[in-house]
Amino acid sequence: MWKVSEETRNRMQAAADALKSAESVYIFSHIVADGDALGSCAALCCAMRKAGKKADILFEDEIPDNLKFLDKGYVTFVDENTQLEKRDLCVALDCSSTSRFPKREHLFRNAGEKTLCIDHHISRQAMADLNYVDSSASATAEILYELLVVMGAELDKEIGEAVYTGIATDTGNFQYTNTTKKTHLITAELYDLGIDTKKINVILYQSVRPQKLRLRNLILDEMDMFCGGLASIAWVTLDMYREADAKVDESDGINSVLRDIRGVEIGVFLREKHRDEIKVGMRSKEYIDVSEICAGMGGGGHKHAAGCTLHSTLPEAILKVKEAVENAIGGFRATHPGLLKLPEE
Ligand SMILES: [Mn+2]
Repeated sequence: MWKVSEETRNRMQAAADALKSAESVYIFSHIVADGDALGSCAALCCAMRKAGKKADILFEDEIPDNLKFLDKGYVTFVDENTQLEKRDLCVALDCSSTSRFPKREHLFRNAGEKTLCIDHHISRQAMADLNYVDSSASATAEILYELLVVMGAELDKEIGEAVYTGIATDTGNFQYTNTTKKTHLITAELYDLGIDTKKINVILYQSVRPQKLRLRNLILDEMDMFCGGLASIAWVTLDMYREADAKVDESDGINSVLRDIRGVEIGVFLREKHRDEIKVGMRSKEYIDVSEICAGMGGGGHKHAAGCTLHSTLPEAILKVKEAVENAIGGFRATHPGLLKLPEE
């Protein structure tokens, strides 16, 4: 059995107590759910129900196909008009602001006696009555695993697979720098619960729809290199989704592809959400803190993965983002000579 350090146990105790004393909970996570969002929710929901409590996950948008295996009758779809019976606790996982689930904000605020937030994103403001945020954790699922241990929850294969999904996806399959020794040690513990990693990996990574590849082709066809090859940029328009017959979440993962190019430090991906609303995603490889670049445009995130929303047309957004990235790379090269070299240097 995994031993939670004394220090972590102390910091987590209040959150663990809140969950233990709650007889009924609603569980929330951000829109456009990823493996960590749904994995964390499913692990908690499963553990709470096993303990004989009322627990439901509330969602407002579709679950990506490859994550549907995590929903064993846990998810209820709601909207801004939904009224629900009051429960003891509303728990938000893997998001640090209610703006990440706009149609459920009223439920989070009013459908529980208390609110609890468990997250690994750096945030400026506490969103709930009780907040447990650990930005050193690779995934919310990593935090949740320890929290369940502190709660004395009964762990099983299903919980293990949900936690594994959260950690594997949020670490880019254990590649990102958020992956630590502890991440691996906790993952190793999951094997003792009988998790089937082959099955999960086929579901997560080897079940790609052809439409997604068609979309990727359209996107990469227009990819552009700039900053002398230190940065790459690509975008997806509403028309491209239509042309490829692809879903919105099927442009996920392109941002990493852009960063993975040899010599590239920053990969930028823009998604046209509406004609005048552009979602910007940024990934960096080694040195540059892209959360700072995105903060300058009203967004935020982590050092190597960040984003923001621009209210402009796509061509305007491309220009603005390119300029911000050029400034950041130029500034870094000026203060750290020799670290980010252009191919010709
Ligand atoms: Mn996460």
